[in-house]
Amino acid sequence: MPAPRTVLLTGAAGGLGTLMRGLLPAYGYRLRLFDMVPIPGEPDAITADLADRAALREAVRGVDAVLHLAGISLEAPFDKILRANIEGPYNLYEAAREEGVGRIVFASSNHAVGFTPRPQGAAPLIPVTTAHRPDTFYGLSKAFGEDLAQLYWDKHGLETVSVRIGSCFAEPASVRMLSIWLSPDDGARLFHAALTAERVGHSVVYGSSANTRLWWDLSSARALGYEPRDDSEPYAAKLVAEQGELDPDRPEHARLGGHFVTDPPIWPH
Ligand code: NAI
Ligand code: 15L
Repeated sequence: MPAPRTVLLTGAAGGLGTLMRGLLPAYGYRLRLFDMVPIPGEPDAITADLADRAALREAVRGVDAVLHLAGISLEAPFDKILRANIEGPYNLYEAAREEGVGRIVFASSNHAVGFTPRPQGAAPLIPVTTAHRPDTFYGLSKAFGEDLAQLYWDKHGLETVSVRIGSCFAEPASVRMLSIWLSPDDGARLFHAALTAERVGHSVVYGSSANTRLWWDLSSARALGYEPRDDSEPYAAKLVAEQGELDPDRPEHARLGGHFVTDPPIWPH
């Protein structure tokens, strides 16, 4: 167990943030919490928006690393995505650079590459080097976040692990999720590896459990020391009975991003 480290957890009020608030302290972390909404039972949490540069600067002061989960987590009108998921990470990286924070773990998403065809039959797993193919403005913002991380590594030596998370929920809820599910316990294992591995530079990894139906290559995550222990397969029989197997002729079944690929954009009103 490495020495306890102070980690700023942004998006601490959200679904994944709540799961990680429960799981990461067991790894020895002292979490400083940040979210735009108050967190019940957490009076010391910082309640601020990613647009608030002064608050961000204070929030990152003295931390060893940042686990950046805050942001819009689904498709939304572009102007909202711009503020939360493009300007927000920029503000965070600037604050981290100014305060000398060494590492950020960035919650990227499979939707940065959502238009990539999923492997079928004996086709190889999708590598992390596959080109960005965002499926939404949301996915586009995650592609931006990965490039922002690369810039801050190349130019300023600020390290990042960009984790292209599949679906991190207590249980997989669809046949697609059987391939991309990240169990919460494996999520904590992966974030711990990303926070503690030596010399990561800017590393891009996929975030999922060791699913029997896996679509992508976990080797860059394993290189950080991540050893997934869960597999979605025990959920398969029930989900397949309810929903059927994926139909390769339907684009939302044939691409990594699922229905994000076919959902119409959300235009401003
Ligand atoms: P969520 O929507 O439940 O939580 C996001 C949190 O960020 C919320 O508490 C919200 O208040 C906060 N937030 C949003 N905009 C903010 C702003 N401008 N300033 C400060 N706080 C702000 O999302 P979830 O599921 O917890 O996801 C966390 C992160 O992981 C997101 O960045 C999401 O894109 C990413 N991700 C999650 C996946 C999942 O399966 N849960 C899959 C892929 C990526
Ligand atoms: C994501 O990026 C979302 O944040 C999450 O809510 C899920 O929709 C996930 O992708 C997914 O692809 O299932």
